[in-house]
Order: sequence, then C-alpha cells, then structure tokens
Amino acid sequence: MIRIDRIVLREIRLPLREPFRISSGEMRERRIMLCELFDADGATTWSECVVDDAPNYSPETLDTAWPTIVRFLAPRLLGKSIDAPGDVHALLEQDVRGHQMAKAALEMGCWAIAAEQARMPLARLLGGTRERIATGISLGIQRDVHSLIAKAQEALAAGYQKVKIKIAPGRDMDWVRAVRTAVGPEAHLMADANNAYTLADTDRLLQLDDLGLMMIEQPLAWDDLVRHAELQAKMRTSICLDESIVSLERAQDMVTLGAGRIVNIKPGRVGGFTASLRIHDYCESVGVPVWCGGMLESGIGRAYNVALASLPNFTLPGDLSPSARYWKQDIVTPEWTMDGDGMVDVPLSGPGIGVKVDRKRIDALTVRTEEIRTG
Ligand code: OSB
Ligand code: MG
Repeated sequence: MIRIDRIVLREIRLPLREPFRISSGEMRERRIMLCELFDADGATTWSECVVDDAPNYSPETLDTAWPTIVRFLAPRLLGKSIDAPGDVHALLEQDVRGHQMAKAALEMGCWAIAAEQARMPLARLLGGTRERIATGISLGIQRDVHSLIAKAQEALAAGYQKVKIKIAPGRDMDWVRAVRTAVGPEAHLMADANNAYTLADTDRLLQLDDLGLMMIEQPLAWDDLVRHAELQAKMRTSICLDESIVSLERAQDMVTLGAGRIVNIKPGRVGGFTASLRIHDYCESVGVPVWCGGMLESGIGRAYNVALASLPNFTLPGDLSPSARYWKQDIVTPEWTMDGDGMVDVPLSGPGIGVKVDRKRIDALTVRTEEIRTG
C-alpha cells in the first residue's frame, strides 16, 4: 500500500563536463528537478523529473513541470491509499493531458517507494532479469569532424557498445561517413537527428543506407508518424523513434503505419514505468527491439533508467553512460561506472533505487525548494 503524505521539489544546477549540442539546441549546465517522496509508513525515496530548461525536445520544461506537479498532480496522489504502483499512472492520466515528464517523476517515485516497502531492488520489482546492461554513448554535435572522429574512437576504446552521433544539416552524411571510415565496418554506429529534417531531405537521408548504421533516430518532426512511415518505406536503415513515442498507443501506431522498426524508451517521455512496461511488452510481442534512452540524467534519474533497461526486450545498448561522462561529481554514491566491455551493473544488493543520495551535496547545489503536503 502506497500513501504519500509529503513531496519536496528541488531545483539544482549541475554543470556538464562539456557542452552537449543536438540539432535543436545546446546545453552547458543541467537544471535538474528532483522530487523527494515520503510515504505515511516511513518509506522515502528520490526521483528525478527529466525536463530540460528549454522546450526543444518536448513541450515540457522545468518551469512547466514544477507548477503542474504542485497544482494538478501532487494533489491527486497525496493522502490517497494506492494498492500498487501500477495504479498511479491511471490516477495521474485521468483528465490531465500531456505533462508526461511531470507525471513520470511522481509515478516512478511511487515504484521506488513500493520497492523500498517490499525490500526489493527496483529492477526486480519491475520484472528486470539482467544483472548488467550494455551501454552506448551519445555524442553531441562537435566543432568539426576531426573532434567527432576522436570522440568516437575514444568511446569505442573505452568499451562503449554503441556510438550515437548527433546530426544536423551540414553536419551529417559526410561526418558520419568519416567516422565510419575511421572506426571500421564492425563498429556499432547510429545517428540521431532530433527532428532536423523533412521529407524534402529524403534523397540526402537515403545516403545513410550505405553507412551500415544500426538505426537513424527521429529524423523528422517530433509529433509526425505519417511522414516517418513514408520515409521508412524508402529507407533500408531502420528508423528508431524517440520524441514521437509518448504512449503505448503511439508505439502501436508506429508499428501499424510502419513509421519505424525500433523504439527508444525514455520512461520520462511516456509518463513513467507503467507506460514503459506496456510499450516494452507490446514491442516484444511484435518483434520490435527497444533500448533505453537518456536525458542527461543525474545519478538519481540514471538509477531508474538502469532498472528499466534490465528488462528482457531491452536488447540494444542504452544511452546510459557512467557518471563521469557527464559530471565532475555526481550526486549519488557510488557514482555510476562502466567496465571495459561497456557494461553497467544493475544494483541488486539492496532495496529501492540502489544508490545513496548525497544530501549534503544536493543541499549545496539547490537553488529552490517547495514542499507539498496532504491537506
Ligand atoms: O535525443 O536522445 C536524445 C539528450 C537530451 C535530449 C535528447 C536526447 C539526449 C541524448 C542524451 O541523446 C543521451 C544521454 O543521456 O546520454
Ligand atoms: Mg533522441
């Protein structure tokens, strides 16, 4: 039984080790929104709302998620006795349109509370079976092709099992081809366009077919399945959808329309774990591989992604780099690490999210807090 009687929101600022640039924007410092959830029986946990400062990935931002939680979502949860964490999704979804990342922060927090109560690792409560998960790196758009090649080589040497290259018009085919030439035909490469193209670019995008990519992620508009289907019909390279998949229904539509062949599941983007599990199970039933994407999470959000990625149909390496790829110092102990084979351990030795949260450090980084209580 879950009964949340207090939620504390916080904003912290954490500078990235290096700027992360995608076709739709650049980030230097992560504004991170954290939630602390307190259950009436004494169980507590931390969760992360994966919103960004700007609405260039999804319509949500930190400054929309915060008041949405305070005014519309937290009041639905607070003081209510809930049998199982799987019930929270429907409670938050009813008559609240959108705001998936805001919903996910609370929903996933309830799963972690349930894991604490059951004295189970979160990964196992979700049904995860893996002990270690395969990791890929997501490389932002670099200053020039030489630095991109160097970063890709460095990542493969470190053991990463997949290199995702962010592309945009003018920094695309030639750059990916140069990386392919440098790293050889066997390396697992993919590209992510974050909506930078339209169907007018079809001929250009078809050049990717000669580069042996695992997939191209979200080449067209964030909310457009129909045109992705038109492109996929012409393209040998598999399209993987990220931005477009905001629910189980959109994953079903992708398959029905032929808009893509692979799904990047980010639990924040789909409203939390219940929707993620449904998408995972549906994709498994129709033979669509999934992998776990990332939103430059702190060590807290990463714990949730790693737990999810331990499920069986997460058959492709996720964007789940170790802490040191993003931060000088993470806000959890131990920090997330990756071994030389590109594997990250799923924390299985204790209950809940499996990392200790460094409250002192979080206090020092906090720029605002708000407490929401029952009544
Ligand atoms: O498109 O997957 C994306 C980060 C911010 C916004 C969108 C995306 C990304 C990444 C980062 O690719 C992956 C990571 O967290 O390592
Ligand atoms: Mg993406």
